[in-house]
Amino acid sequence: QYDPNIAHGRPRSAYVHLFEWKWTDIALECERFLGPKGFAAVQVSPPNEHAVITNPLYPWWQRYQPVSYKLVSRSGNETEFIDMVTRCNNAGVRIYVDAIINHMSAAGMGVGSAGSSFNSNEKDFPGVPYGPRDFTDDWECTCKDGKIDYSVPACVRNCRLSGLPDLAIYKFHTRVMLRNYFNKLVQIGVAGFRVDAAKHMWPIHLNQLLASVNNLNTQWFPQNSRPFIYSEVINQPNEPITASEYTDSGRVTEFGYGKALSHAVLKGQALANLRTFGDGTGDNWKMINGAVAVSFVDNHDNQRGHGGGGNILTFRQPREYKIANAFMLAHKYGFPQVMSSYNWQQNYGFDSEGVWKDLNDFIGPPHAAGSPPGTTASVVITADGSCDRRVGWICEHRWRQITNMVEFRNVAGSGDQVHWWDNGINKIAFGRGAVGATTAFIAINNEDNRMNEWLVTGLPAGIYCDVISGNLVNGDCTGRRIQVFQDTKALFDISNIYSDNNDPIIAIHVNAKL
Ligand code: ARE
Ligand code: CA
Repeated sequence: QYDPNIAHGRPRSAYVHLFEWKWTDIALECERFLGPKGFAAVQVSPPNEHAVITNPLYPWWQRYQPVSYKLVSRSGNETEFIDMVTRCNNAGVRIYVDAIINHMSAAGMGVGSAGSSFNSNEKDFPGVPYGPRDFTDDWECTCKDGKIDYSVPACVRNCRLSGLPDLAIYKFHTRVMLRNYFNKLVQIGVAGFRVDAAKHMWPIHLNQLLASVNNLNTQWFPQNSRPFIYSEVINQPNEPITASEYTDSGRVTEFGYGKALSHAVLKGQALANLRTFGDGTGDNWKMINGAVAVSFVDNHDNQRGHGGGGNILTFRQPREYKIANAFMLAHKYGFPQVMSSYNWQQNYGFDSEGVWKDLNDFIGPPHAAGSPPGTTASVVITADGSCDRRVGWICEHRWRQITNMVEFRNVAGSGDQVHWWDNGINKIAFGRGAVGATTAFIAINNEDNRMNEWLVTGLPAGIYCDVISGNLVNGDCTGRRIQVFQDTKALFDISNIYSDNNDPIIAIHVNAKL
């Protein structure tokens, strides 16, 4: 289903991907931060047993190589997983699981993170159990193992993605194993699933499988609630498989959103053009309907050149990244995912095939000092509420400009985009709500000169706290104050000076009115 199963009680309209976080840390983060700050949910890294890879050393992507559906992974064990889901649900924050169901590990002979032995050369995964008959890749492909011809849908769906043994998800036994896995998670209290590599499965098989999953746990969800689904489909304009083939079972990831938004913020085209972004009118955005989309600036793949890559903004360009996220969270389109990353040392060079890339794109999450290799470090929160960068977690979701825009979006609710203003190039502003009755308003100056404009906001007259430069604390504003006059006009004076404490954005809303 499209509905993200948000907890009742207060509006929540965006979720965060806590990439590679441990379950114990996520439980704490739900209680101390995400719940109070109005986040709807967390996408967690795959919780099932995965291959443990040592060449390269414990890459993040070992978790995309399933060995079984036992809930023991680099992020923690089953007890910790259950505790996290329980505590997050109780804090009003849902858990979405990254479900790797298209394939199993290609790591040869080994032992997985839960201790199950496997032999991918023989397609033998006794921890499930799966044997050779549960896979599709005896299928006569026109394509060679490991190299998918994306112009042939049958090849994309029946052959191996990156050499990973391809499951026949339509066969009875496979379906039972996968349904049991989903049902176990639903029973624990999980609210939804990211369907990894959905493009590599036939939509009809996926629909059948997902339809067979149980209703959500009534401890937290109303009777007959269905799991929220979003399928990962990297929609490329030149390929025959389209994202809209996957919207029967739920939403799909719209990769075009972050790509076009990053391009605009990097001045590849005018921000002013975003006036019609994703609304389907006249222009050539070619994005799927926002009601069935998950939107995001970057994700765990394209922030490191995997999964289509592209010129995507990430935490490494903080000023531009904050502009892009502020726009996304102010903008009506989709159900937005905020990325929360860890740092790694990039190392550009030519790989063995002569491709110029970051040779360190495999590096896993921060290592816990003094623990065995491959053990993930805990997140450390500093006095100012950000994550300790020395450990390596970036925690973009804790950047004030991003956190507060989540609340902006919650306040804006289903309000329309109104009172749009632009200067034809890279200064823009818009409100959310009805004409003359908005609840939130944002202005962005992405130019190399000052913005100094009186704009109609549609907001009630009064003094507002700019939630980009500060917070409303005990009725007082730690950032800039913006006065809205009776005619709903306010002065948006935004410097273009590049500095750490000048983000070229002003955002105000009725929940941060003095
Ligand atoms: C790793 C190694 C490979 C090796 C393989 C098997 O890197 O060299 O062959 O193991 O031994 C992640 C990593 C992969 C990793 C894999 C398994 O990104 O590098 O392989 O885990 O450990 C396509 C798919 C899309 C997929 C991207 C990455 O369509 O679904 O590739 N994204 C998801 C996840 C990834 C994950 C997987 C799927 C696998 O988000 O994190 O891979 O579970 C065009 C096409 C796209 C295509 C893209 C890249 O743009 O349109 O469809 O995306 O090229 O090929
Ligand atoms: Ca497949």
